[in-house]
Amino acid sequence: MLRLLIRTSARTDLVKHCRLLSPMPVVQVSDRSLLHQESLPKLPVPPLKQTCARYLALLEPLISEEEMAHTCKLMDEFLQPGGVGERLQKSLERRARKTENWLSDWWMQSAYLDSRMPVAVYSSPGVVLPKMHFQDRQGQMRFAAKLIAGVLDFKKLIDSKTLPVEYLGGKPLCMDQYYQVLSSCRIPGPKRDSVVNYATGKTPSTHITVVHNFQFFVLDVYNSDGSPLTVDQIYVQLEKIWNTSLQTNKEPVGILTSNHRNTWGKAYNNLIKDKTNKESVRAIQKSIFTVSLDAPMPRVSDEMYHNKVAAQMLHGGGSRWNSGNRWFDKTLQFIVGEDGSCGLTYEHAPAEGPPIVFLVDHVVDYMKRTEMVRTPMIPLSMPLKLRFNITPEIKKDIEKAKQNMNIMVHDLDVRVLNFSQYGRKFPKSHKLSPDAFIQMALQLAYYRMYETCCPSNESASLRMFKLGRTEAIRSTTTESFQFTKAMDDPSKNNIEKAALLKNAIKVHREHTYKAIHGQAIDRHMLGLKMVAIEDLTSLPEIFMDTSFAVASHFNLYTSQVGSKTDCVMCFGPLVPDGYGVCYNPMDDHINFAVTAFNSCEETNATKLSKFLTDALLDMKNLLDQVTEDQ
Ligand code: COA
Ligand code: HC5
Repeated sequence: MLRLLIRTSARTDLVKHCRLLSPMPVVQVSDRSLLHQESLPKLPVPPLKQTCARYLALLEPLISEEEMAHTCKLMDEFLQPGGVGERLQKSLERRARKTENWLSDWWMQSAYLDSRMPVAVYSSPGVVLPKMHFQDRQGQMRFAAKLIAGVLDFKKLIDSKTLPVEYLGGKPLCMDQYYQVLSSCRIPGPKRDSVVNYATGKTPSTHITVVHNFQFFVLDVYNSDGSPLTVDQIYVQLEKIWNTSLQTNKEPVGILTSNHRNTWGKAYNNLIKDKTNKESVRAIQKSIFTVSLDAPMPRVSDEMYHNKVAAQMLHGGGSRWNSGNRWFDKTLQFIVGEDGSCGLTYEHAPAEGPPIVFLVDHVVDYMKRTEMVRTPMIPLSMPLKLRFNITPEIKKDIEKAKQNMNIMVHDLDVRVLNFSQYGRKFPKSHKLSPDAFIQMALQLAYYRMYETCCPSNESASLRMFKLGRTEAIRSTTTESFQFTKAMDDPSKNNIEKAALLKNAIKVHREHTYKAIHGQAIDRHMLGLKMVAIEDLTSLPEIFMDTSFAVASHFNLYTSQVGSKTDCVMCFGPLVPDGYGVCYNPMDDHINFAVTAFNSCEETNATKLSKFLTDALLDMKNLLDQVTEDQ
C-alpha cells in the first residue's frame, strides 16, 4: 500500500531540478516538470498540543514514573497559554510560510553537515549487490564497464528530466533527491561541511573517477559527439587504468576522507595548498561518480562471506585492504572487487536510500539486457592519472587516518541475516503490513535479549512534501511493549498474544501514516528546538530534560529500503551502545543487516540476529496456530 511505487504510466512525467546545493546556475526546466514539483504540498507544522501529547505517550514505556511526573510538569510549563511553547510554534509556522520546506536545511545541517563523526561507518550506508560469478580481473573489468554504462543510461533520465515520478501511498513524491546524487561531493569544513553539485552549469561533469590500488584516474565517459562511451570502450579504458596502476605501494590519499571531520577538514586545507593536489581533489569532487576496483579480500568461510562484503561496502576492510580505495566524501561510489563482490557506498547528506536503490535497480536491469559486443573503434586517449604530492605533513595525516580507520574496522560488527523461511507474502496473507510485522519482530528480539525495550527509530519518507527527507516512526510503543512482554508469558494464551501482536501492528501503522503525512513528533520537536536556539537566550527545560535525552538515544535505529534486486543494505549504529538494522523484504525472504560496535559489551549483532530469526519464526507459528484453531 505505502511501498514506494513507480507508476509505469508516468514514465514520461517530467521532473525538475528544483534546488541546487551549490551556487550553480539553475538548469532550464520544462513547464511540466515544474508543475509536478510545484504541485507538491509544503511540509506542515503539526499542532503543538498534538506533538506534546504524543511525545509524552512515546516516553511511557521508556522512562520511570518519577521521570514521567517531572517531564509532565515541564510540559505543562512549556504549554502554558502565551508561554514559550506557543511562541516557538508561531515562529516555526512563520518559517514554514516563508520557506519551501521549514525542515530540510536544518535537517541536512544537524543530521549530516554539522556532525563531526567520520562519514564512513557512522553515516554512509552500504549496499551489497548479489555476488557476481567472475573470479578474475577480466570479469571484474567487464562487470565494471557494464555497470558504468548502466549508470550513464540512468543519467540520461536525469539529464532529460524524464525520470518517472515515484508514488507512496498513492501520492506523488518529491523527486529532487535524484538530482543531487550524481556529480556531487561533500567538502569538509572546520566547523561544518558543505556539499557541492556539478551536475549542471556551464561545464557539467563528463568524467568519472576510477580508483585502483589507491590510485585515482579521470575517465572521460562521453565521446566528442556527446554520446556516452559504449561498454566496449569503457572496458578498454579500464584495462589501461589497471595496467598503469599495478604498483601496490602507493600512499592511500583517499583514506584521509574517512577521518573525523575536523581532522579531515584540517588535513584537507593542508592537502590542497599544493596546486597539483588541489586540481586532483577537484577532479574527484567534480566527477559524476567513482568506481573502486577493489583488490580481493582475504578468503573467509561462506557463513562469514556476506558479513565481510557488507563491511567492505561500509569501510573497505581497513588500510591493508581497500579503505584507501575510496573517496568517502563522494556522494556515489560503486565498488567492484576482483573476487566478485560488488555494491556501493554513498555519502548521505544529499539524498536518502530509495533514490540510490532505484538507480541500482535500473543499472541491474540494464546490465541484464546489455551484452558486450566487440566492435572496432577509434582509439581513445589514456585516462588521466591524478597526481598527489605527498609532503611529510600529509604523510602524517594519512598515517593518522589509517590508524583511525583500522580502529573503526575492528570496532564494527556486521551481521547479514538472509532470513529465508518467508518474506512479505506471509504477513500479507494474514492481512498484516509486512513492515509493521518486521518491526514487531525486532521489538520482540530486543525484548528477549534485554528483557526491556528501548527507544527505536524507523525511517519514514517525507517525500510527499516538497524537498522532504525523513521522519522517525517510533516503533517502541506502549502496545509493542505489551505484546513483547506477553509473547513469552505462560499465563497468556495464543489468542491473547496474537491479539496483542495485531494491536501493536495497528498502532505502528497509525504511526507510519502520521509520519509520512508530516504529523509525527521528532522533526517537529527538532524544529521547536532549532527556533529556540535561534530566538531565545536559553533552551526551554523540556529539551534539557533527561527524558528528552533518553528518547533521542536510539539503541535501535532501523530502516526499510526495498529494492527489486536482491540487495543487502547496511549502516552503522547511531549510538555507541546501539544497533543499526536495515532490511529489504522480498516476497519470499528478507535480507537484514545488523550492526553494532565490538567496543560495547552490551551489544552483539550476531546475538540480536539470532533472536530476530527466532522472533520471526515464533510470530509466524503464533499466527498459524491461532488461524488453525479458529
Ligand atoms: N494486508 C495486506 N497487505 C498489506 C497490508 C495489509 N494489512 N498492509 C500493507 N500491505 C501491503 C502493501 O499494500 C504493500 O504491497 P505491495 O508490495 O503490493 O506494494 C506491501 O504490503 C508493503 O507494505 P508495508 O510493509 O506496510 O510497508 P510500506 O510500503 O507501507 O512501507 C515505510 C513503510 C515506513 C517503509 C514507508 O512508508 C517509507 O517511508 N519508506 C521509505 C523509507 C526510507 O526512506 N528509508 C530509507 C531512509 S534513507
Ligand atoms: C541503502 C540503505 C539506506 C538506509 C539509509 C537510512 O536509513 O538512513 C537513515 C536516514 C534517516 O534519516 O533516518 C540515516 N542513517 C543512515 C544514519 C541511519
